[in-house]
Amino acid sequence: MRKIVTTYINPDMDGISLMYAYTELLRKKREKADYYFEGTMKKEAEIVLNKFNIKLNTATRIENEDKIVLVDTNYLTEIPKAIEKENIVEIIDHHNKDSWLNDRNDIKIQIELIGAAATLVAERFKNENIKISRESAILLYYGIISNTMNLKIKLTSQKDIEMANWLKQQTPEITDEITTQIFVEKSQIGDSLREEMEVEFKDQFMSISWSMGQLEVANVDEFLNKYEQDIRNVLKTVSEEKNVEYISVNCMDIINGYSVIVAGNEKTAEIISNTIGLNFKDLKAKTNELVSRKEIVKVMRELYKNGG
Ligand SMILES: [Mn+2]
Repeated sequence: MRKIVTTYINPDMDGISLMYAYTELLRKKREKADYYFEGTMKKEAEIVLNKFNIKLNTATRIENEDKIVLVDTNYLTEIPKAIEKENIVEIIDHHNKDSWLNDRNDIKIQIELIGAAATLVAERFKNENIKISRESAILLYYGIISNTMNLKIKLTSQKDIEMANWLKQQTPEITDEITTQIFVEKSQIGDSLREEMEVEFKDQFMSISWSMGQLEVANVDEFLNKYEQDIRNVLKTVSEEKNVEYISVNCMDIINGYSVIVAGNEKTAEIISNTIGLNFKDLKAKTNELVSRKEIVKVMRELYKNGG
């Protein structure tokens, strides 16, 4: 029996790192395992793979008899269509547990609402005393760094910090200089702006029609000088195509430690201003410290919970 470790379509650094490293962990425990993903990985993951010359070797497809391990997600709407939910045997994630899991005691579930799911797999290597490869150490490290904005966002847990430090000790190739280079490279967004913005899906936990995207860049003010109009065009297009009423994007400045929320329309600026207490000017609001989308969405979900 083969296990396939997979994540949401168009995975980011966290998803890619878990897929790769957890497959390695399973194999080192003598299980038959492969990883697989669909769509295009986020630019940042590509940058890290290239910088450290790490090659992925994915399974070509999911077979009917494969058992599935989901990492960095537990949402059935986000995963490859070929997955039969009966075949899911394990989940490692850091997002809120979805209701379909309530009566699935057969699935081994580890969900902890911490900064990065990569932390959970790093912890398994460490606790089970299994030697980690340079590739998995590097990928998991950048999974944590990317999800926690270099350990700066509020959701960062003590465990995220400990595991990032532990991973860094596993290979001398990880340096702060390379991390800065990766952040800067990642900010060079050209034609992939719409993909990078992550505004395609309405929030399934809210009663209002809401989508908030996120961009993580090295210098937000400079970035907005250049791309604000393009960002607004994407917000407008997506809101029309997907029929989203409240649409915005949270632009996080990874180097200087602040965020600018760009609202797609007046009513979005108003609702964020009323709930989070930010002042918008020209449909833009700047925060004093780094605020992540997750933190904002958490507040919004509490106020605009849907029935299910
Ligand atoms: Mn994640």
